[in-house]
Amino acid sequence: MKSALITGITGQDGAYLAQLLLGKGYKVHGLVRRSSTTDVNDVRLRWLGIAGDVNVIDGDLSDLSSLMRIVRAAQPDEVYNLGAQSFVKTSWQQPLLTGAITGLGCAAMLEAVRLEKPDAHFYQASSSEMYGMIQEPMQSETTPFYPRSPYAAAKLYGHWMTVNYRESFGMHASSGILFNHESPLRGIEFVTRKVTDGVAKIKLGMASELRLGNIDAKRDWGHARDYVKAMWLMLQQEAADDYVIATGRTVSVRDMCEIAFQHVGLPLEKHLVIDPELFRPAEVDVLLGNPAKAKAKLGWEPETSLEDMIREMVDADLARLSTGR
Ligand code: NAP
Ligand code: G4F
Repeated sequence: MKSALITGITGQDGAYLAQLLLGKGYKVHGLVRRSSTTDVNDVRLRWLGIAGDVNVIDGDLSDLSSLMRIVRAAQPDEVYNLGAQSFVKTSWQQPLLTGAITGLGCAAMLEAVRLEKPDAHFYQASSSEMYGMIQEPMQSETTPFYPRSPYAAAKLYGHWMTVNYRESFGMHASSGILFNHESPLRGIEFVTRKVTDGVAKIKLGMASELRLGNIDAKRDWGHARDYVKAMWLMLQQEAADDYVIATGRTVSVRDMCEIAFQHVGLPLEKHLVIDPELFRPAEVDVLLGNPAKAKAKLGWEPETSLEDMIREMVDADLARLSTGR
């Protein structure tokens, strides 16, 4: 039986990845940070019905000795470093914490693996945010980076550390440069989920407006369930490498909203309010990924359209709000 260690297992991607690996017969260990509300931090794992199937080990990405202890105990074949302060807007309010967890946390995890299980295959959750002020209309593995937020700068450090550990120590360390991916398990602060939750509340008479910031921003959105498959595929390759994971289609926040409102038969114009407070100090105007390398080398392709994903998210939020769960 293969074993895997996932940091960030309580997050959106961690939950879907754990489900995928359990389905493949892995023993799954998850690093979980201590919380005073342990009854809620496994909510996504419970939603997928797998909370009892993973081995949770306490630790924190800011604490190297805890990471070493966990890797020593779990002796994983594969390590997926998904833990991060992942909300871009918060990274301007907490830049040092973001650097410590999202950036240095990756270095700490690489060190723990190098010292305790150097033959483990390592995955780093890199991000399309690293392209920031885009240097090419369609971004690939060779497009230069231009980070536009403390979050993106921290991710860039983690990305290069992953490349560096591969080249310096011969570790099987891969970096997945994933473009935005969403699902019913997406945190409510991110724009797709904010929209699907807001639309569901308006439909159910629980709210009358949806307040958003820059609706002209464009993103390449895919489904998290599809994207965790790419993570796993990267670690099954003979040689470690870096891959862009994207759909190759970019859509504005406004047009994504339209899909959600249309799904429940409500007019967007009547309910949408633009709030200047929700604009960011620096914006990533547009992202569009080129997943050609992932298709050619991993045989990976996105399976879910943006339309189907947004409808799935609206339906999940309607069900959640109607049942109170
Ligand atoms: P998420 O839902 O925000 O999950 C983040 C996870 O990191 C949570 O499990 C969180 O634990 C954990 N974490 C935070 N601080 C930690 C710490 N100090 N020590 C240990 N764990 C900590 O993020 P996601 O959407 O699943 O994304 C997964 C990863 O991919 C992240 O690294 C993100 O930056 C990256 N990424 C995401 C996307 C995307 O579109 N989703 C795109 C590119 C890259 P708690 O539950 O305790 O908060
Ligand atoms: O949903 P978002 O907050 O995601 P963002 O900033 O693109 O970051 C996400 O994707 C990255 C990959 O590219 C990940 F690395 C990162 O961890 C995270 O998962 O915002 C998307 C866009 C932005 O341009 C933002 O300005 O939507 C715009 N937006 C407009 N109104 C809003 C809002 N975003 C949020 N969160 N809330 C709004 O009210």
